[in-house]
Amino acid sequence: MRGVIEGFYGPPWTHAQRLDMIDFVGARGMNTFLYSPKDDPFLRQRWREPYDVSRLAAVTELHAHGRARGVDVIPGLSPGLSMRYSAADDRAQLIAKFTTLVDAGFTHLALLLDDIPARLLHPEDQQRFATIAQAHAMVVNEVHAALGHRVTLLACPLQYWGRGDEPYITEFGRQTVPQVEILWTGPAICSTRLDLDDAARISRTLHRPVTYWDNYPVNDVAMTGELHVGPYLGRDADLGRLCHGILANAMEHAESSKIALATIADYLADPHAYEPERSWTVAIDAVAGPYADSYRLFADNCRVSCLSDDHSPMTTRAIEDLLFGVDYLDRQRSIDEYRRYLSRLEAAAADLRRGIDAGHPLLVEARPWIDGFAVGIEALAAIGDAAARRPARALLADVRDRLRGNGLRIFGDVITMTLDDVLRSTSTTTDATTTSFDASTDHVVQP
Ligand code: GDL
Repeated sequence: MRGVIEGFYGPPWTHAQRLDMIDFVGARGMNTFLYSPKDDPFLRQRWREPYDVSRLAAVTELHAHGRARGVDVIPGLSPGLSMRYSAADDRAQLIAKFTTLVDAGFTHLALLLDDIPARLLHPEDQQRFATIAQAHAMVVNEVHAALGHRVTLLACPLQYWGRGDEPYITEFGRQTVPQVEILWTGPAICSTRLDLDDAARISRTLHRPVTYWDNYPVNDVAMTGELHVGPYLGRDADLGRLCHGILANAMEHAESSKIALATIADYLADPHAYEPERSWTVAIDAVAGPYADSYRLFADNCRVSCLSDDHSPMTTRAIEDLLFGVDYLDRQRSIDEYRRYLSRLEAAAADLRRGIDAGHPLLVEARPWIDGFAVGIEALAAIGDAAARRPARALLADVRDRLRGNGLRIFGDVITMTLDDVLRSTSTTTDATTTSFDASTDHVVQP
């Protein structure tokens, strides 16, 4: 299974965005679209409610659209917030809702038990089951017994990440029939690496290879300030030997997701030939079109994610070269080089702004980060001015606070940390000639 999950918290995609994403998935050689947005109450809080005509028509259209493009659309249901696992009528209702989907032609279903209370809360469940793992395995097995001869069933356990030998997952693996595909996010919810050790360990525990639910590029919950538009990294090229597939959980920002997803599709098509930076360049060309060069500069400053510590590689280098260069190498040359980099960023920001005005969907969607990009560029200019001994203490503090205050992660931490250092170093320095940064007055000299 190679594909995409709509499984984030936040506004679900529209029907049109879903159809478009299925096109994208099919065109990139992927074969699966797991449809399970967390904030669609019909799939979670109101899981008992049967499909009405219009909902069924919409979901059936997704299925038909996928089928024509070689994409299995997998609808997921998440009953665990309220389900009484021991109650036959609850289980029957779940099976009935799934049966509607099977009758509509779906060949794969997902029963999702992630992000629910980790204890049995209904008194009758506490009486009936020794552990919640037992309850979950029983429900999964019962759905499988009812529908498994007609469809492939995927299940996401309550514990879907970790070492892979914890009591819940061990018991769940032992008790769940081996035909059920199990979803697993790796050593962490958002795993920096997926390697053969993890795949081997969890397969042993679950008595089957897993299908990875890979939480990249998703940017929900604590990650909403980040825009995950960097390439796919840190997945062993041989992972496919020990798992049944990889499904990538996307961002609520559908257009922006396509950049990372295109690189994931490249990895999945040929993991050994996959070259992240090359794939990324091509992906940006495809998604950003005429704005690709500008977008690349922007996105290089937006690499903060669980996959990479290198949040803003080009800017980090530019700042390091400036700070080192003014003190230890050719001062003027360092400043000039830095300003050239800054001019490129300024031109990119202006170009992206034109793209927003022209309604380019990728750029319109990324607008808050593109606004942050512009503030960051002001901050970079202030750093350049400080390095050139243009005192601007108030300006430095102001631009740092504006950049930090927008809550979005652009340029990672590199600019704000540099400004912190600059402001700290100048607050104790009295002899301006001993430091590159004389920001001890609020006087600003314009370039
Ligand atoms: C999760 C949720 C997922 C969410 C993601 C990132 C799984 C199985 N479930 O825990 O819906 O988008 O983290 O916050 O990953």
